[in-house]
Amino acid sequence: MTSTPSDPAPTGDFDAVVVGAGFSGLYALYRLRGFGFRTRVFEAANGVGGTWHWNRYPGARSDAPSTDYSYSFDDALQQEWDWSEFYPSQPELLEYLNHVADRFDLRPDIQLETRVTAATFDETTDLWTVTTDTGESVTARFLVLGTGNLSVPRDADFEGLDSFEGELLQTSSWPQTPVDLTGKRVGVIGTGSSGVQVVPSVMDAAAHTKVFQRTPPFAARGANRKITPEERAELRARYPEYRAHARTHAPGIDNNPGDKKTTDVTPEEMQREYEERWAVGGHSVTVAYTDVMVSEEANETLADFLRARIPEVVKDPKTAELLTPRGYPVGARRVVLEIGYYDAFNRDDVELVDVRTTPITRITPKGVLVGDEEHELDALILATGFDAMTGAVLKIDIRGLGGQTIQEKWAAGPVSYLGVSTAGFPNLLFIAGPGSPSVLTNVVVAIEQSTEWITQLMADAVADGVTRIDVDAESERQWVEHVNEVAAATLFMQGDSWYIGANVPGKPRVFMPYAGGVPAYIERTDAVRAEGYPGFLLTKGSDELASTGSAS
Ligand code: N01
Repeated sequence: MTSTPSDPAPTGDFDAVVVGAGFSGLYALYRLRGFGFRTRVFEAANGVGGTWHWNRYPGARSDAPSTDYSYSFDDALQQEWDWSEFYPSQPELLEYLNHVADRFDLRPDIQLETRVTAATFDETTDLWTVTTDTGESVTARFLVLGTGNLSVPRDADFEGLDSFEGELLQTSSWPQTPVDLTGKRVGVIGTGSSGVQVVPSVMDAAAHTKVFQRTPPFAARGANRKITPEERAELRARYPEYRAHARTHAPGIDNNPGDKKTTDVTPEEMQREYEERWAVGGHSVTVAYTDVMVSEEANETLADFLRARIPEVVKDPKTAELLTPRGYPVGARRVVLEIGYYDAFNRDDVELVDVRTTPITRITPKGVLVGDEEHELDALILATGFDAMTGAVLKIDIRGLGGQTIQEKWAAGPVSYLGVSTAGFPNLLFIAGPGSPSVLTNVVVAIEQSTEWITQLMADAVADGVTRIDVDAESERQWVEHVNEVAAATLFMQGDSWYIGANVPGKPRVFMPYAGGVPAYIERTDAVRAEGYPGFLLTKGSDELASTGSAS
Protein backbone atom coordinates (compact mmCIF):
# COMPACT_ATOMS: atom_id res chain seq x y z
CA MET A 1 0.00 0.00 0.00
CA THR A 2 3.06 2.26 -0.12
CA SER A 3 2.61 5.26 -2.33
CA THR A 4 5.31 7.09 -4.15
CA PRO A 5 5.44 10.72 -5.20
CA SER A 6 4.75 9.57 -8.75
CA ASP A 7 1.53 7.92 -7.64
CA PRO A 8 -0.81 10.82 -6.95
CA ALA A 9 -3.92 9.53 -5.23
CA PRO A 10 -6.42 12.32 -4.56
CA THR A 11 -8.40 10.16 -2.16
CA GLY A 12 -5.25 8.98 -0.46
CA ASP A 13 -3.86 5.52 0.02
CA PHE A 14 -6.13 5.23 3.04
CA ASP A 15 -9.12 7.03 4.38
CA ALA A 16 -7.55 6.93 7.82
CA VAL A 17 -4.20 6.18 9.37
CA VAL A 18 -4.36 5.27 13.03
CA VAL A 19 -1.24 5.44 15.17
CA GLY A 20 -1.04 2.83 17.92
CA ALA A 21 -2.63 -0.58 18.45
CA GLY A 22 -3.54 -0.42 22.10
CA PHE A 23 -7.04 -0.08 23.53
CA SER A 24 -7.49 3.10 21.44
CA GLY A 25 -6.12 1.99 18.10
CA LEU A 26 -7.84 -1.39 18.10
CA TYR A 27 -11.22 0.14 18.73
CA ALA A 28 -10.63 2.95 16.24
CA LEU A 29 -9.87 0.37 13.56
CA TYR A 30 -13.01 -1.59 14.42
CA ARG A 31 -15.16 1.54 14.23
CA LEU A 32 -13.60 2.92 11.07
CA ARG A 33 -14.04 -0.39 9.32
CA GLY A 34 -17.68 -0.26 10.30
CA PHE A 35 -17.93 3.04 8.44
CA GLY A 36 -16.24 1.55 5.42
CA PHE A 37 -13.02 3.50 5.85
CA ARG A 38 -9.89 2.04 4.32
CA THR A 39 -7.73 2.11 7.42
CA ARG A 40 -4.13 1.33 8.26
CA VAL A 41 -2.87 1.09 11.84
CA PHE A 42 0.82 1.62 12.47
CA GLU A 43 2.23 0.24 15.69
CA ALA A 44 5.84 0.57 16.83
CA ALA A 45 5.79 -2.58 18.96
CA ASN A 46 6.02 -6.13 17.68
CA GLY A 47 2.58 -6.92 19.04
CA VAL A 48 -0.74 -5.27 19.79
CA GLY A 49 -1.68 -4.12 23.30
CA GLY A 50 -0.09 -0.69 23.74
CA THR A 51 0.52 -0.04 27.43
CA TRP A 52 -0.10 -3.69 28.18
CA HIS A 53 2.43 -4.78 25.61
CA TRP A 54 5.20 -2.61 27.02
CA ASN A 55 4.56 -2.56 30.77
CA ARG A 56 5.10 -6.25 31.41
CA TYR A 57 6.97 -5.80 34.66
CA PRO A 58 6.19 -8.23 37.48
CA GLY A 59 3.08 -7.13 39.34
CA ALA A 60 1.70 -4.91 36.56
CA ARG A 61 -2.06 -4.73 36.68
CA SER A 62 -4.80 -2.18 36.27
CA ASP A 63 -6.26 -0.59 39.37
CA ALA A 64 -9.72 -0.47 37.80
CA PRO A 65 -11.81 -3.63 38.10
CA SER A 66 -11.51 -5.94 35.09
CA THR A 67 -15.24 -5.74 34.52
CA ASP A 68 -14.83 -1.99 33.92
CA TYR A 69 -11.37 -1.96 32.44
CA SER A 70 -12.50 -3.71 29.26
CA TYR A 71 -14.45 -2.89 26.12
CA SER A 72 -18.20 -2.51 26.32
CA PHE A 73 -18.90 -1.99 22.62
CA ASP A 74 -19.71 -5.58 21.83
CA ASP A 75 -21.94 -7.47 24.23
CA ALA A 76 -20.91 -10.88 22.89
CA LEU A 77 -17.28 -10.01 23.65
CA GLN A 78 -17.99 -9.11 27.25
CA GLN A 79 -20.26 -12.10 27.68
CA GLU A 80 -17.68 -14.57 26.46
CA TRP A 81 -14.50 -13.27 28.10
CA ASP A 82 -13.73 -14.67 31.57
CA TRP A 83 -11.76 -12.27 33.74
CA SER A 84 -10.10 -14.29 36.46
CA GLU A 85 -9.23 -11.52 38.93
CA PHE A 86 -10.90 -8.39 40.22
CA TYR A 87 -7.98 -6.21 39.07
CA PRO A 88 -6.77 -7.54 35.73
CA SER A 89 -3.10 -8.46 35.50
CA GLN A 90 -0.90 -7.40 32.59
CA PRO A 91 -0.65 -10.94 31.12
CA GLU A 92 -4.43 -11.29 31.16
CA LEU A 93 -4.96 -7.83 29.67
CA LEU A 94 -2.49 -8.57 26.90
CA GLU A 95 -4.22 -11.87 26.19
CA TYR A 96 -7.55 -10.06 26.11
CA LEU A 97 -6.35 -7.41 23.65
CA ASN A 98 -4.88 -10.12 21.44
CA HIS A 99 -8.19 -11.92 21.62
CA VAL A 100 -9.97 -8.73 20.52
CA ALA A 101 -7.56 -8.34 17.59
CA ASP A 102 -8.30 -11.92 16.49
CA ARG A 103 -11.99 -11.98 17.25
CA PHE A 104 -12.65 -8.97 15.05
CA ASP A 105 -10.02 -9.96 12.51
CA LEU A 106 -8.18 -6.68 13.00
CA ARG A 107 -4.64 -7.87 12.29
CA PRO A 108 -4.68 -7.58 8.48
CA ASP A 109 -4.91 -3.79 8.83
CA ILE A 110 -2.28 -3.46 11.55
CA GLN A 111 1.32 -2.98 10.57
CA LEU A 112 3.59 -3.81 13.51
CA GLU A 113 7.17 -2.72 14.13
CA THR A 114 6.47 0.50 12.29
CA ARG A 115 6.82 3.80 14.10
CA VAL A 116 5.19 6.89 12.63
CA THR A 117 7.88 9.56 12.61
CA ALA A 118 6.29 12.42 10.68
CA ALA A 119 3.00 13.62 9.22
CA THR A 120 2.46 16.61 6.97
CA PHE A 121 -0.89 18.05 5.93
CA ASP A 122 -1.18 18.85 2.23
CA GLU A 123 -3.42 21.89 1.82
CA THR A 124 -4.03 21.21 -1.84
CA THR A 125 -5.42 17.71 -1.39
CA ASP A 126 -6.57 17.80 2.28
CA LEU A 127 -4.57 14.65 2.85
CA TRP A 128 -1.96 13.74 5.42
CA THR A 129 1.30 12.28 4.24
CA VAL A 130 2.46 9.95 6.96
CA THR A 131 6.01 8.65 7.08
CA THR A 132 7.44 5.87 9.18
CA ASP A 133 10.78 4.68 10.47
CA THR A 134 10.66 1.85 7.95
CA GLY A 135 10.92 4.43 5.16
CA GLU A 136 7.30 4.17 4.06
CA SER A 137 5.15 7.12 3.12
CA VAL A 138 1.39 6.88 2.77
CA THR A 139 -1.39 9.40 2.32
CA ALA A 140 -4.67 9.46 4.17
CA ARG A 141 -7.59 11.83 4.67
CA PHE A 142 -7.52 11.43 8.46
CA LEU A 143 -4.78 10.91 10.98
CA VAL A 144 -6.01 9.45 14.26
CA LEU A 145 -3.63 9.38 17.21
CA GLY A 146 -4.22 6.48 19.57
CA THR A 147 -0.75 6.92 20.95
CA GLY A 148 -1.65 6.68 24.63
CA ASN A 149 -1.29 9.16 27.46
CA LEU A 150 1.32 7.20 29.36
CA SER A 151 3.40 5.62 26.65
CA VAL A 152 6.63 7.57 26.39
CA PRO A 153 8.96 7.04 29.35
CA ARG A 154 10.37 10.28 30.72
CA ASP A 155 14.10 10.52 30.14
CA ALA A 156 15.97 8.81 32.92
CA ASP A 157 18.45 11.62 33.33
CA PHE A 158 20.64 10.09 36.03
CA GLU A 159 24.28 10.90 35.57
CA GLY A 160 26.32 7.79 34.97
CA LEU A 161 23.36 5.59 34.04
CA ASP A 162 25.23 4.10 31.10
CA SER A 163 28.09 3.07 33.34
CA PHE A 164 25.96 0.66 35.41
CA GLU A 165 27.43 -2.83 35.01
CA GLY A 166 24.44 -4.72 36.41
CA GLU A 167 21.12 -5.38 34.71
CA LEU A 168 19.24 -2.17 33.90
CA LEU A 169 15.48 -2.52 33.61
CA GLN A 170 12.63 -0.10 33.05
CA THR A 171 9.07 -0.93 34.09
CA SER A 172 7.62 0.79 31.01
CA SER A 173 9.66 -1.23 28.54
CA TRP A 174 10.17 -4.48 30.38
CA PRO A 175 11.90 -7.23 28.34
CA GLN A 176 9.76 -9.79 26.57
CA THR A 177 12.19 -12.52 27.56
CA PRO A 178 12.14 -13.77 31.16
CA VAL A 179 14.10 -11.70 33.66
CA ASP A 180 15.71 -13.74 36.41
CA LEU A 181 16.33 -11.71 39.54
CA THR A 182 16.98 -14.76 41.71
CA GLY A 183 19.53 -14.02 44.39
CA LYS A 184 20.24 -10.55 43.06
CA ARG A 185 20.56 -7.27 44.91
CA VAL A 186 17.78 -5.27 43.27
CA GLY A 187 17.20 -1.52 43.37
CA VAL A 188 13.95 0.21 42.41
CA ILE A 189 13.88 3.96 41.71
CA GLY A 190 10.41 5.44 41.79
CA THR A 191 7.40 4.90 44.03
CA GLY A 192 4.43 5.78 41.81
CA SER A 193 1.93 3.13 40.67
CA SER A 194 4.60 1.17 38.80
CA GLY A 195 7.18 1.14 41.61
CA VAL A 196 4.57 0.24 44.21
CA GLN A 197 3.52 -2.74 42.11
CA VAL A 198 6.96 -3.97 41.15
CA VAL A 199 8.52 -3.98 44.63
CA PRO A 200 6.39 -6.73 46.23
CA SER A 201 6.58 -8.71 42.99
CA VAL A 202 10.37 -8.91 42.75
CA MET A 203 11.35 -9.10 46.42
CA ASP A 204 10.80 -12.85 46.81
CA ALA A 205 13.26 -13.68 44.07
CA ALA A 206 15.75 -10.97 44.99
CA ALA A 207 18.35 -11.44 47.68
CA HIS A 208 17.79 -7.88 48.76
CA THR A 209 15.54 -5.06 47.48
CA LYS A 210 16.29 -1.38 47.97
CA VAL A 211 13.56 1.13 47.20
CA PHE A 212 14.79 4.62 46.40
CA GLN A 213 11.95 6.95 47.37
CA ARG A 214 11.77 10.67 46.67
CA THR A 215 8.04 11.34 47.12
CA PRO A 216 5.87 8.92 49.09
CA PRO A 217 2.52 8.41 47.37
CA PHE A 218 -0.86 8.35 49.02
CA ALA A 219 -2.13 4.81 48.78
CA ALA A 220 -5.51 3.12 49.00
CA ARG A 221 -5.90 -0.56 49.73
CA GLY A 222 -5.95 -2.77 46.68
CA ALA A 223 -8.27 -5.65 47.50
CA ASN A 224 -7.54 -8.04 44.67
CA ARG A 225 -9.29 -11.41 44.57
CA LYS A 226 -10.52 -14.08 42.22
CA ILE A 227 -13.85 -13.46 40.52
CA THR A 228 -16.27 -16.23 41.38
CA PRO A 229 -18.49 -17.91 38.76
CA GLU A 230 -21.54 -16.61 40.63
CA GLU A 231 -20.29 -13.01 40.46
CA ARG A 232 -19.53 -13.41 36.79
CA ALA A 233 -22.99 -14.80 36.02
CA GLU A 234 -24.67 -12.06 38.01
CA LEU A 235 -22.77 -9.35 36.19
CA ARG A 236 -23.32 -10.88 32.79
CA ALA A 237 -27.04 -10.77 33.30
CA ARG A 238 -26.90 -6.98 33.54
CA TYR A 239 -23.69 -6.04 31.78
CA PRO A 240 -25.08 -3.46 29.32
CA GLU A 241 -26.98 -1.73 32.10
CA TYR A 242 -23.86 -1.82 34.30
CA ARG A 243 -21.78 -0.18 31.57
CA ALA A 244 -24.33 2.55 30.86
CA HIS A 245 -24.52 3.28 34.58
CA ALA A 246 -20.70 3.62 34.79
CA ARG A 247 -20.79 6.45 32.24
CA THR A 248 -23.06 8.44 34.53
CA HIS A 249 -20.23 8.77 37.07
CA ALA A 250 -17.47 11.39 36.90
CA PRO A 251 -14.60 8.87 36.69
CA GLY A 252 -16.50 6.62 34.26
CA ILE A 253 -16.83 3.98 36.92
CA ASP A 254 -19.21 3.55 39.81
CA ASN A 255 -16.85 3.56 42.77
CA ASN A 256 -19.70 4.49 45.06
CA PRO A 257 -19.21 8.25 45.38
CA GLY A 258 -20.71 9.86 48.46
CA ASP A 259 -23.08 12.79 48.10
CA LYS A 260 -22.19 14.70 51.27
CA LYS A 261 -19.46 17.16 52.13
CA THR A 262 -17.08 16.50 54.99
CA THR A 263 -18.68 19.48 56.71
CA ASP A 264 -22.09 17.75 56.66
CA VAL A 265 -20.98 14.98 59.03
CA THR A 266 -19.41 14.62 62.47
CA PRO A 267 -15.79 13.48 62.82
CA GLU A 268 -17.04 10.14 64.13
CA GLU A 269 -19.34 9.61 61.13
CA MET A 270 -16.54 10.54 58.81
CA GLN A 271 -14.11 8.11 60.41
CA ARG A 272 -16.71 5.32 60.20
CA GLU A 273 -17.37 6.10 56.55
CA TYR A 274 -13.69 6.08 55.67
CA GLU A 275 -13.19 2.82 57.57
CA GLU A 276 -16.07 1.10 55.81
CA ARG A 277 -14.74 2.14 52.43
CA TRP A 278 -11.21 1.14 53.38
CA ALA A 279 -12.50 -2.30 54.28
CA VAL A 280 -14.12 -2.61 50.83
CA GLY A 281 -10.84 -1.51 49.22
CA GLY A 282 -10.04 0.32 46.01
CA HIS A 283 -10.50 3.99 45.19
CA SER A 284 -13.90 4.22 46.87
CA VAL A 285 -12.32 5.74 49.99
CA THR A 286 -11.13 8.70 47.92
CA VAL A 287 -14.65 9.63 46.76
CA ALA A 288 -16.42 9.37 50.11
CA TYR A 289 -17.05 13.14 50.22
CA THR A 290 -17.75 15.64 47.47
CA ASP A 291 -15.43 18.38 48.74
CA VAL A 292 -12.19 16.40 49.04
CA MET A 293 -10.73 17.70 45.77
CA VAL A 294 -11.94 21.27 46.24
CA SER A 295 -11.33 22.09 49.90
CA GLU A 296 -7.97 21.82 51.63
CA GLU A 297 -9.61 21.11 54.98
CA ALA A 298 -11.73 18.33 53.50
CA ASN A 299 -8.72 16.94 51.69
CA GLU A 300 -6.76 16.84 54.93
CA THR A 301 -9.38 14.58 56.53
CA LEU A 302 -8.76 11.94 53.87
CA ALA A 303 -5.01 12.54 53.91
CA ASP A 304 -4.96 12.00 57.67
CA PHE A 305 -7.00 8.84 57.35
CA LEU A 306 -4.69 7.36 54.72
CA ARG A 307 -1.55 8.39 56.61
CA ALA A 308 -2.83 6.70 59.75
CA ARG A 309 -3.14 3.35 57.92
CA ILE A 310 0.62 3.17 57.25
CA PRO A 311 1.92 2.49 60.79
CA GLU A 312 -0.83 -0.11 61.19
CA VAL A 313 1.09 -2.19 58.65
CA VAL A 314 4.68 -0.97 58.75
CA LYS A 315 6.23 -2.00 62.07
CA ASP A 316 9.35 0.14 62.08
CA PRO A 317 8.20 3.67 63.05
CA LYS A 318 11.05 5.37 61.20
CA THR A 319 10.23 3.55 57.97
CA ALA A 320 6.50 4.17 58.46
CA GLU A 321 7.18 7.89 58.86
CA LEU A 322 9.35 7.96 55.74
CA LEU A 323 6.55 6.30 53.78
CA THR A 324 4.06 8.90 54.97
CA PRO A 325 3.08 11.45 52.30
CA ARG A 326 2.97 15.08 53.36
CA GLY A 327 3.00 18.48 51.76
CA TYR A 328 0.57 17.95 48.92
CA PRO A 329 -3.14 17.19 48.71
CA VAL A 330 -4.24 13.60 48.35
CA GLY A 331 -5.47 13.06 44.78
CA ALA A 332 -3.38 15.91 43.31
CA ARG A 333 -0.96 13.14 42.38
CA ARG A 334 -2.52 9.87 41.39
CA VAL A 335 -3.46 7.75 44.43
CA VAL A 336 -1.84 4.34 44.08
CA LEU A 337 -3.44 1.06 45.03
CA GLU A 338 -1.11 -0.93 47.20
CA ILE A 339 -1.17 -4.69 47.35
CA GLY A 340 1.55 -5.84 49.74
CA TYR A 341 3.71 -2.76 49.22
CA TYR A 342 3.70 -1.43 52.77
CA ASP A 343 4.02 -4.93 54.19
CA ALA A 344 7.16 -5.43 52.10
CA PHE A 345 8.99 -3.06 54.44
CA ASN A 346 8.48 -5.44 57.36
CA ARG A 347 10.97 -7.79 55.76
CA ASP A 348 14.64 -7.73 56.59
CA ASP A 349 15.53 -7.98 52.92
CA VAL A 350 13.56 -4.91 51.78
CA GLU A 351 14.92 -1.46 52.58
CA LEU A 352 13.64 2.05 52.00
CA VAL A 353 16.24 4.61 50.98
CA ASP A 354 15.22 8.24 51.34
CA VAL A 355 16.38 10.16 48.28
CA ARG A 356 14.36 13.25 49.19
CA THR A 357 16.68 14.43 51.96
CA THR A 358 19.77 13.32 50.10
CA PRO A 359 19.13 12.98 46.35
CA ILE A 360 20.68 10.39 44.09
CA THR A 361 24.08 11.76 43.14
CA ARG A 362 24.73 9.45 40.24
CA ILE A 363 24.56 5.89 39.06
CA THR A 364 27.90 4.13 39.34
CA PRO A 365 29.15 0.93 37.69
CA LYS A 366 28.29 -0.89 40.92
CA GLY A 367 24.97 0.73 41.88
CA VAL A 368 23.39 3.95 43.10
CA LEU A 369 25.30 6.70 44.84
CA VAL A 370 23.15 8.62 47.31
CA GLY A 371 25.13 11.48 48.80
CA ASP A 372 28.44 9.72 49.32
CA GLU A 373 26.92 6.34 50.16
CA GLU A 374 27.07 3.75 47.40
CA HIS A 375 24.30 1.14 47.30
CA GLU A 376 25.69 -1.83 45.42
CA LEU A 377 23.21 -3.57 43.14
CA ASP A 378 23.07 -6.37 40.59
CA ALA A 379 19.91 -5.05 38.95
CA LEU A 380 18.37 -1.59 38.82
CA ILE A 381 14.72 -1.08 37.96
CA LEU A 382 13.65 2.38 36.81
CA ALA A 383 10.00 3.08 37.63
CA THR A 384 10.47 6.76 36.96
CA GLY A 385 7.32 7.51 35.00
CA PHE A 386 6.25 9.01 31.71
CA ASP A 387 6.27 12.14 29.61
CA ALA A 388 2.52 12.02 30.01
CA MET A 389 -0.25 13.05 27.64
CA THR A 390 1.82 15.04 25.15
CA GLY A 391 5.01 12.93 24.98
CA ALA A 392 3.87 10.56 22.25
CA VAL A 393 2.25 13.30 20.14
CA LEU A 394 5.28 15.57 20.27
CA LYS A 395 7.62 12.76 19.30
CA ILE A 396 6.05 12.85 15.84
CA ASP A 397 7.03 15.66 13.48
CA ILE A 398 3.46 16.80 12.75
CA ARG A 399 3.03 19.76 10.41
CA GLY A 400 -0.33 21.40 9.83
CA LEU A 401 -1.51 24.48 7.94
CA GLY A 402 1.25 26.81 6.81
CA GLY A 403 3.84 24.26 7.87
CA GLN A 404 3.27 24.94 11.57
CA THR A 405 4.54 22.10 13.74
CA ILE A 406 2.59 20.69 16.64
CA GLN A 407 5.66 21.36 18.76
CA GLU A 408 5.28 25.08 17.95
CA LYS A 409 1.54 25.03 18.50
CA TRP A 410 1.87 23.33 21.88
CA ALA A 411 5.00 25.12 23.02
CA ALA A 412 3.19 26.55 26.04
CA GLY A 413 1.27 23.33 26.67
CA PRO A 414 -1.34 21.36 24.76
CA VAL A 415 -4.44 23.15 23.49
CA SER A 416 -7.39 21.45 21.89
CA TYR A 417 -11.07 21.79 21.20
CA LEU A 418 -12.92 19.21 23.29
CA GLY A 419 -9.72 17.20 23.57
CA VAL A 420 -10.22 15.83 20.08
CA SER A 421 -8.59 18.27 17.67
CA THR A 422 -6.31 21.30 17.59
CA ALA A 423 -6.78 24.35 15.34
CA GLY A 424 -4.54 24.50 12.30
CA PHE A 425 -4.11 20.73 12.08
CA PRO A 426 -7.09 19.64 10.00
CA ASN A 427 -8.20 16.02 9.97
CA LEU A 428 -5.91 15.24 12.93
CA LEU A 429 -7.89 13.61 15.72
CA PHE A 430 -6.83 12.57 19.20
CA ILE A 431 -8.29 9.66 21.12
CA ALA A 432 -8.68 10.65 24.78
CA GLY A 433 -6.39 13.60 24.12
CA PRO A 434 -5.34 16.50 26.35
CA GLY A 435 -8.42 18.50 27.26
CA SER A 436 -10.61 15.40 27.57
CA PRO A 437 -11.34 13.42 30.76
CA SER A 438 -8.84 10.72 29.71
CA VAL A 439 -6.47 9.91 32.56
CA LEU A 440 -8.82 11.13 35.29
CA THR A 441 -11.23 8.36 34.45
CA ASN A 442 -11.41 4.65 33.87
CA VAL A 443 -9.46 5.19 30.71
CA VAL A 444 -11.23 2.48 28.72
CA VAL A 445 -14.49 4.40 29.10
CA ALA A 446 -12.70 7.57 27.98
CA ILE A 447 -11.20 5.75 25.01
CA GLU A 448 -14.48 4.20 23.90
CA GLN A 449 -16.42 7.43 24.20
CA SER A 450 -13.72 9.44 22.47
CA THR A 451 -13.28 6.92 19.66
CA GLU A 452 -17.01 6.69 19.06
CA TRP A 453 -17.33 10.45 18.92
CA ILE A 454 -14.35 11.05 16.68
CA THR A 455 -15.19 8.31 14.21
CA GLN A 456 -18.78 9.54 14.00
CA LEU A 457 -17.49 13.04 13.25
CA MET A 458 -15.27 11.62 10.51
CA ALA A 459 -18.10 9.58 9.03
CA ASP A 460 -20.56 12.49 9.16
CA ALA A 461 -18.01 14.74 7.50
CA VAL A 462 -17.33 12.31 4.70
CA ALA A 463 -21.03 11.69 4.15
CA ASP A 464 -21.43 15.46 3.70
CA GLY A 465 -18.57 15.73 1.25
CA VAL A 466 -16.36 17.46 3.81
CA THR A 467 -12.68 16.95 3.15
CA ARG A 468 -11.29 19.22 5.85
CA ILE A 469 -12.20 19.21 9.52
CA ASP A 470 -10.46 22.03 11.31
CA VAL A 471 -11.18 23.79 14.58
CA ASP A 472 -12.23 27.39 15.07
CA ALA A 473 -9.47 29.08 17.10
CA GLU A 474 -11.95 30.98 19.30
CA SER A 475 -13.85 27.78 20.16
CA GLU A 476 -10.57 26.16 21.04
CA ARG A 477 -9.60 29.10 23.24
CA GLN A 478 -12.94 28.89 25.06
CA TRP A 479 -12.61 25.15 25.63
CA VAL A 480 -9.07 25.54 26.98
CA GLU A 481 -10.32 28.31 29.26
CA HIS A 482 -13.10 26.04 30.49
CA VAL A 483 -10.66 23.18 31.11
CA ASN A 484 -8.43 25.56 33.08
CA GLU A 485 -11.33 27.01 35.06
CA VAL A 486 -12.54 23.57 36.08
CA ALA A 487 -9.02 22.56 37.14
CA ALA A 488 -8.47 25.85 38.99
CA ALA A 489 -11.50 25.11 41.18
CA THR A 490 -9.80 21.91 42.38
CA LEU A 491 -6.66 21.03 44.29
CA PHE A 492 -5.11 19.30 41.28
CA MET A 493 -2.68 22.14 40.60
CA GLN A 494 -1.13 21.71 44.03
CA GLY A 495 0.64 18.43 43.36
CA ASP A 496 3.85 18.36 41.35
CA SER A 497 2.34 15.66 39.21
CA TRP A 498 2.57 14.34 35.70
CA TYR A 499 -0.99 15.70 35.25
CA ILE A 500 0.64 19.14 35.02
CA GLY A 501 3.89 18.04 33.42
CA ALA A 502 5.86 18.72 36.62
CA ASN A 503 7.79 15.45 36.38
CA VAL A 504 9.55 16.43 33.15
CA PRO A 505 12.11 19.21 33.48
CA GLY A 506 11.24 22.16 31.22
CA LYS A 507 7.74 20.91 30.36
CA PRO A 508 5.11 23.69 30.52
CA ARG A 509 3.02 23.46 33.66
CA VAL A 510 -0.49 23.09 32.35
CA PHE A 511 -3.19 20.87 33.79
CA MET A 512 -3.74 18.62 30.79
CA PRO A 513 -6.84 16.47 31.36
CA TYR A 514 -10.41 17.73 31.71
CA ALA A 515 -11.50 17.51 35.35
CA GLY A 516 -15.21 18.04 34.68
CA GLY A 517 -15.95 14.31 34.66
CA VAL A 518 -17.34 11.90 32.12
CA PRO A 519 -21.07 12.85 32.26
CA ALA A 520 -20.42 16.58 31.74
CA TYR A 521 -18.03 15.80 28.92
CA ILE A 522 -20.48 13.43 27.23
CA GLU A 523 -23.24 15.99 27.57
CA ARG A 524 -21.09 18.66 25.94
CA THR A 525 -19.75 16.51 23.12
CA ASP A 526 -23.18 15.00 22.41
CA ALA A 527 -24.62 18.51 22.18
CA VAL A 528 -21.88 19.56 19.75
CA ARG A 529 -22.72 16.61 17.54
CA ALA A 530 -26.48 17.21 17.77
CA GLU A 531 -26.00 20.86 16.80
CA GLY A 532 -24.01 20.02 13.67
CA TYR A 533 -20.52 20.39 15.16
CA PRO A 534 -20.27 24.07 16.15
CA GLY A 535 -16.67 25.02 16.78
CA PHE A 536 -15.46 22.89 13.90
CA LEU A 537 -14.69 24.33 10.49
CA LEU A 538 -15.98 21.81 8.00
CA THR A 539 -14.90 22.49 4.45
CA LYS A 540 -16.22 20.71 1.44
CA GLY A 541 -13.63 19.89 -1.15
CA SER A 542 -14.03 19.23 -4.82
CA ASP A 543 -16.13 16.24 -5.86
CA GLU A 544 -12.97 14.32 -6.42
CA LEU A 545 -11.70 15.06 -2.91
CA ALA A 546 -15.06 14.35 -1.36
CA SER A 547 -15.31 10.89 -2.83
CA THR A 548 -13.03 9.38 -0.18
CA GLY A 549 -14.53 7.01 2.37
CA SER A 550 -18.05 5.70 2.46
CA ALA A 551 -19.73 6.61 5.69
CA SER A 552 -22.76 4.60 6.61
O1 N01 B 1 5.18 6.93 37.25
P1 N01 B 1 5.03 8.12 38.30
P2 N01 B 1 4.50 5.48 37.29
N1 N01 B 1 15.05 10.47 41.75
O2 N01 B 1 5.35 9.35 37.54
C1 N01 B 1 10.30 8.94 40.81
C2 N01 B 1 -0.32 4.77 35.43
N2 N01 B 1 -0.07 3.45 35.96
O3 N01 B 1 4.98 4.72 36.11
O4 N01 B 1 7.41 11.91 42.51
C3 N01 B 1 14.19 9.79 42.50
O5 N01 B 1 3.78 8.05 39.05
C4 N01 B 1 9.19 9.90 41.12
O6 N01 B 1 9.50 10.65 42.25
P3 N01 B 1 8.88 12.15 42.36
C5 N01 B 1 -0.94 5.64 36.51
O7 N01 B 1 -1.81 6.56 35.92
C6 N01 B 1 -1.14 2.78 36.42
O8 N01 B 1 4.65 4.84 38.59
O9 N01 B 1 9.20 12.82 41.07
N3 N01 B 1 12.97 9.43 42.12
C7 N01 B 1 8.03 8.92 41.29
O10 N01 B 1 8.05 8.33 42.57
C8 N01 B 1 0.26 6.31 37.10
O11 N01 B 1 0.00 7.48 37.81
C9 N01 B 1 -0.96 1.56 36.99
O12 N01 B 1 9.54 12.75 43.53
C10 N01 B 1 12.59 9.80 40.89
C11 N01 B 1 8.36 7.86 40.25
O13 N01 B 1 9.73 8.02 39.90
C12 N01 B 1 1.07 6.54 35.86
O14 N01 B 1 0.90 5.38 35.07
C13 N01 B 1 0.29 0.99 37.08
C14 N01 B 1 13.43 10.51 40.03
C15 N01 B 1 7.52 8.01 39.01
O15 N01 B 1 6.18 7.81 39.34
C16 N01 B 1 2.55 6.72 36.11
O16 N01 B 1 2.98 5.79 37.10
C17 N01 B 1 1.36 1.69 36.59
C18 N01 B 1 14.71 10.86 40.51
N4 N01 B 1 15.58 11.56 39.77
C19 N01 B 1 1.17 2.93 36.03
N5 N01 B 1 12.76 10.73 38.88
C20 N01 B 1 -2.18 0.90 37.54
O17 N01 B 1 -3.23 0.89 36.95
C21 N01 B 1 11.54 10.16 39.02
N6 N01 B 1 11.45 9.61 40.24
C22 N01 B 1 -2.09 0.34 38.85
